[in-house]
Amino acid sequence: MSDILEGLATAVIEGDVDEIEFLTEDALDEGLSAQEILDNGLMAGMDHVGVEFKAGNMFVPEVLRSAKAMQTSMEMIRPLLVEDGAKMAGKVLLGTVKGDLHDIGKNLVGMMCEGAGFEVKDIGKDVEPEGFIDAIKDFEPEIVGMSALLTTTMRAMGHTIKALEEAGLRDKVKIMVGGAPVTQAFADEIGADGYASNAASAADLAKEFAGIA
Ligand code: B1M
Repeated sequence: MSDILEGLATAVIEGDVDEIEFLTEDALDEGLSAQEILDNGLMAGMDHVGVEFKAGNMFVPEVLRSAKAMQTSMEMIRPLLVEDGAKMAGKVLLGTVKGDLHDIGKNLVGMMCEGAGFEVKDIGKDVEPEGFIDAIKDFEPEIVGMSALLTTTMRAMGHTIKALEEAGLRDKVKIMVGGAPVTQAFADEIGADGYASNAASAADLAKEFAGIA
């Protein structure tokens, strides 16, 4: 790994927002691609944070600082991640389900879908089924994406799909689900239309749903 990518990973681990701004600028000036910055700098740092968090060596306030640093850099590389999209492939509604506060992966899915040409509406995190219902009525997306990072909250995806059925909206949208504990088998079990393991695959899946893959 280059020094600059190592520096980015360290800045995520240390939650150093000033340093990550500086290093992201440097990385872009040096011609590193947004994908390299993301995969080999930011994600590498966040993987380490996950290990330390699980081991009890890092605590919620520190992990929040890491998340803030990662999001700061992601916003800076956003124009490069989204620039290729031929606009208006369709509309994608995105949210993290009820009870779940993790939004970095979902934000990345949003950027990748924008990059693929979709208009994206992000309704945030800890979204109740009713929140999805209201947003579908208002935004009228062709695709709805749900994210969950906890084994305890992934069930809320199924509850949301049930609520959409009851509201008569299920057949109006394609539903994709993702997040670390989610699998294809789980997606099938809850009646989602598709599962993607990462943000780039989520954008590909959205294109498949839109018939432009
Ligand atoms: Co939390 N957390 N966290 N956390 N956190 C995890 C998820 C955990 C695995 C850590 C661990 O123990 N190793 C663990 C979950 C265990 C489990 O259930 N299996 C955990 C826990 C336990 C908790 C708390 C319960 C801790 C506590 O309070 N005791 C608590 C729960 C709060 C809540 O949600 N109610 C909690 C809190 C937090 C913070 C708030 C401090 C912070 C979130 C900040 C934020 O998101 N703004 C946080 C963080 C940062 C993490 C880790 C370290 C990193 C998550 C992340 O952003 N990864 C995480 C450990 C880890 O994953 N290594 C952990 C980077 C991101 C790009 O990846 O989100 O996986 P990810 O997204 C991927 C794919 O999953 C996929 O695409 C992305 C990559 O391209 N994807 C989709 C995601 N959504 C998709 C949707 C799609 C398709 C693909 O279609 C729509």
